[in-house]
Amino acid sequence: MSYKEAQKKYSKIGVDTEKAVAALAKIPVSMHCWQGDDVCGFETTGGASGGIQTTGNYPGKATTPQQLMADIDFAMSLIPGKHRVNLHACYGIHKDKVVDRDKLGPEQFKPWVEWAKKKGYGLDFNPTFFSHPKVVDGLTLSSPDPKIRAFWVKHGIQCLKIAEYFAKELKTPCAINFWAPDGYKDEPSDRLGPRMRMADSLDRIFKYRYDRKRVIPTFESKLFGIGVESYTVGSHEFVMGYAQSRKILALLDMGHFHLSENVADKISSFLMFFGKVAFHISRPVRWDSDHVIRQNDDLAAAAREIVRMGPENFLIALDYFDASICRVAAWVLGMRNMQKELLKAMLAPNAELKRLQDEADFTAQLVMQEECKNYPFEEVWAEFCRRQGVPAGEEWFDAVRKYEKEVLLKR
Ligand code: RNT
Ligand code: ZN
Repeated sequence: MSYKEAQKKYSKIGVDTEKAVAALAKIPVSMHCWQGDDVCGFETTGGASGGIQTTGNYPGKATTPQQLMADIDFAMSLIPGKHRVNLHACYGIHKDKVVDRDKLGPEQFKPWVEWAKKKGYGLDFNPTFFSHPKVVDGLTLSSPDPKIRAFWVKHGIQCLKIAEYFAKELKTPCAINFWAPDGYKDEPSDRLGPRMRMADSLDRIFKYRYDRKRVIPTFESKLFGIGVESYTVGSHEFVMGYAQSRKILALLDMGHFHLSENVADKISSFLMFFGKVAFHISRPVRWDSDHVIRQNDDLAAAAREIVRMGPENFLIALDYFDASICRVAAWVLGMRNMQKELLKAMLAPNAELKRLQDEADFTAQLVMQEECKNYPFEEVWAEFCRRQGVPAGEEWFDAVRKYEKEVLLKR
């Protein structure tokens, strides 16, 4: 089937493929730098700690800023559209001595900004409240030790300054996501104290008069992490309440809920009460394992909600890290899967489906929801890729294999 034929077929159910292709090109996805090096960063040679873990030892990981930038550029060359890059504070670029987290500033991120300017990427940011000796007894912003809290508060403020710098230099707002691993392995005797301390620490961070127009703070909740199985300070309810009362955005990570919860169902409520929804698109397998996202039901359901409620109301960022497969392939596959699900959602007769729901024609609704899954999506995707100048099918992987042989495996 040709694109023209597919277009005709879709038009019979009231779907304009041209509109869909044009809309998809305008949805930026923030690609997480940390898939490129297993969340290691450039401060130490150790791996990630603090409730998160990468498993696997696939060769070729980036160990220098130059390598990480080159790998991101290469991945982006196989992803249709224009996107953003999501950096973490532990990816600062240091000269001889590593500048500690409480003293980081734009200086350590200058090379990233120069690179992003040249390549046309927007930058997003994250303070790094993990993989550091000042994570004491698993706590940072909620530590009972005021000195530890003060250190991390300072880090948060410095990160807001870095986010301002990104936004100003690159002329695009910078989303800065706060996630802290704080929690306890076993049942705590005081659940309130740590939460009061975390709220106070965050208030101290946000007292810094950051540029409200350019910097978008988001706050991410979590159910549990490895080693913090019994209690997470930044639980879903805590984050919802904090974000709502302080007028910042709450961030949903798809891996941070009970596995039987429907994360897509949360989106509409978030949108109603926050105005915008920040997302970490991830894939939990039995736990918050951060597997590469697949075109599965969860991703499809999230994409449908994003499309139905207006992609402009969402900050879409990916968050997974698999060290057991080619890291560049993991990026390209995940980014393309996200876009494919968005496109599938756009190619559904959404207005008609809504009408069927409102008229209580649940039979027709179910039939149509299922039938449209078998429409010729592939041709529209291929046309989109053609227009964006990237391979439509698995040929992209040939390019990755070549890059792997010529660059990654030589490291
Ligand atoms: C951890 C959170 C957090 C991190 C990144 C690296 O469970 O999902 O978003 O994955 O900040
Ligand atoms: Zn996350």
